[in-house]
Amino acid sequence: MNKLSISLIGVPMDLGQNRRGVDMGPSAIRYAGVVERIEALGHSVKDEGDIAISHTRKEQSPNTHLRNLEDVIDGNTKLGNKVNEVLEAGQFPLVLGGDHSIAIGTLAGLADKYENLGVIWYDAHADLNTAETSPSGNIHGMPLAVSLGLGHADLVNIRSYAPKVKPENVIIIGARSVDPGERELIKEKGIKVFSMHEIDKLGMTEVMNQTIEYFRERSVDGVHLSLDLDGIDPLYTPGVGTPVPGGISYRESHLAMEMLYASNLITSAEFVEVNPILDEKNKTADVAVALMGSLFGESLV
Ligand code: 4U7
Ligand code: MN
Ligand code: MN
Ligand code: MN
Repeated sequence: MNKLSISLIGVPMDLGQNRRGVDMGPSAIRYAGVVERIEALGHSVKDEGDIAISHTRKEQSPNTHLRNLEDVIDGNTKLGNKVNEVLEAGQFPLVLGGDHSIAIGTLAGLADKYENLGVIWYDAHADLNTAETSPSGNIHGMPLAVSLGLGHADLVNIRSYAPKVKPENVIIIGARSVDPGERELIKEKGIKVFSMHEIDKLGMTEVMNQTIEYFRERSVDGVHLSLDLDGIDPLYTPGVGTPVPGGISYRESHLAMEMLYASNLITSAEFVEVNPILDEKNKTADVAVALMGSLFGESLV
């Protein structure tokens, strides 16, 4: 078994959406025992602490309706630099959110090392809105589009290059709330989606086998797992800001993580959108940590 040196990076970001509390996600995940859980599997874990997120709550730039744009850019630039530094030191980046806008920074830090990076977007949503298509102005609904080079130029060009990811290297798993502009983009760019329909129809085993095969065929040089806890059914993960019923089950999610571990493809991961204020007894952070256990090699017997 491959033992990793994991760097844990907390990102107390709540500016990509309008519910309070998601900035406490990293604390809740630490409290749920993330370090102990992963160390018990024989990996080493270095907790790098939290990225400093500025909350200037400035008026939005007059030319955009993107909520808290300046602070989101600032936080993601710092995160991108940190993720890149961790990679350069040969460590595996494990990023804890925070709202999903932080995927912009994570991918900005990853993609100048991995030229053909694969991305798994495990989420109820596609996060493919742009300033033009967004119904909310919330940047946590935009990070995948931004990483493909679409959206506000200052977000797209974080760490001074774009795009970070190729549309044919992205697989969305668990989608069930997709806006009209996002659907168009999925069609136009040919992005692979296993929506809840495919998960129900094929079963998670087949979905993951096809996911793994797809990345192997594309000869990716790394695969990033971006896991939004709202991908899982809110029965299991109620502590999220934008819950959507009819999601992936707890066991299906464990199976997905176990299969990813066995594939040996994953080179970085982030777990986002844990909001302890909306949660029941830290249930959602507990699920996040349990899924990390499976992702890093826990087995039942
Ligand atoms: B998350 C939404 F309109 N699509 O853009 C939007 F439904 O990171 C929700 O996946 C986005 O949690 C959810 O605001 C972002 C909305
Ligand atoms: Mn998301
Ligand atoms: Mn989501
Ligand atoms: Mn959400």
